Amino acid sequence: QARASFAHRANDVSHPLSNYLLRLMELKKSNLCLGADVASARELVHLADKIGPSIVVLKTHYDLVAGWDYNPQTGTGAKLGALARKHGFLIFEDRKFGDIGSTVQMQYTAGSARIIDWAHIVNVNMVPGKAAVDALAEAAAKWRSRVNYEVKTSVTVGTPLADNYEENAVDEEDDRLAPMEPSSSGNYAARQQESRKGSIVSITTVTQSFEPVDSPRFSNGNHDGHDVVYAGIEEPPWDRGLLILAQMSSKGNFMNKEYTQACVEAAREHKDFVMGFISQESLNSDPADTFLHMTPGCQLPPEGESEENGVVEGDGLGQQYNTPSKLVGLCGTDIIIVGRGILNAGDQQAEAERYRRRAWKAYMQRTGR
Ligand code: UP6
Repeated sequence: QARASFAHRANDVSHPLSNYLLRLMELKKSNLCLGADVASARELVHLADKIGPSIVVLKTHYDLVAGWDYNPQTGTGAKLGALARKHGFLIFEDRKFGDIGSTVQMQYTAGSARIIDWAHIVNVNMVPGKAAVDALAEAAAKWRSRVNYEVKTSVTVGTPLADNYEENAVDEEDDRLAPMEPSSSGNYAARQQESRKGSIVSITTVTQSFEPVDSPRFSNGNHDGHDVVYAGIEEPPWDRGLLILAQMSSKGNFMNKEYTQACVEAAREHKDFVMGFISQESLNSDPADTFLHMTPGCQLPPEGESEENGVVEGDGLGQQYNTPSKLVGLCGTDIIIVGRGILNAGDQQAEAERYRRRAWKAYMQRTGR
């Protein structure tokens, strides 16, 4: 399977976002993900626009970004969504959820960040067990049915909430995760309007804040929903995906073979939601496995220096680095995740292109093309 092309694998995957991503990779000739660990939201948005043409995935850690704007219509998530459409990439929030099912559902769908609304992909740390995957899958399924309802009925969801909505919110019935239903008495917007008059119930707060990254309103600043800017690819499907953290790049981590195998089993149980793994090698061992592999801990030696056995010196804080040719060519991973290798370069755009070319070349060689 390591020799199969991304285009070929696109036909085999069951997850719509994996299919989209694999086609995007062929189209942009890129299997590069930028790990955008930058200090401010302003810098993040600027970087996403600048490096967008070279990448297929933008990886965020929203909780290390100062000044993250939570406004669902105009905030940082919305801005990244517009750039994702403009340049053709998916947004991956590297949240590494790692708690009991009920808590991870809330962390995924609620709070100030409402990650599910702007991140196409998230990941889970499987330490608490498989229930976390079940819980995230359930949350995503409910999100999907709500979005599908919105798409079908073209409901325009309203104005920003009143400043005091949180204090007013009543906890009568927590349907944060409930699918949106059409109201028998008038359309949904009207129902919202109605409930806004009184004290705001949670479905209202959720729905008003609900602003998926794929919403037509975010398409390149125009609101007609048909202005895809990246030539040759349609808008991403209205879907959400999960990566399971099955192996880590850090020195001395505790993820042993049995642990990694349990991650593979959890993935096989949720093919409709799990796109693949964060891993250091390909974990597709069964002929039916069609998972994608994204790999952090990747750097190149400085231009002109030779790649000694594919290993580059670590960062002194436990991070270990391998080169794109080792990871993609030998270990069989699909997408390399590069943070400081690109971020610390004098010319970030040129460096991103250097990584893109190297990783793509390794893929071409692996597949014998
Ligand atoms: N990351 C790893 N190793 C893992 C999992 N995730 O480094 O096993 C993430 C880090 C960081 C990025 O959280 O955001 O990948 C790597 O950044 P770097 O390229 O600057 O080392």
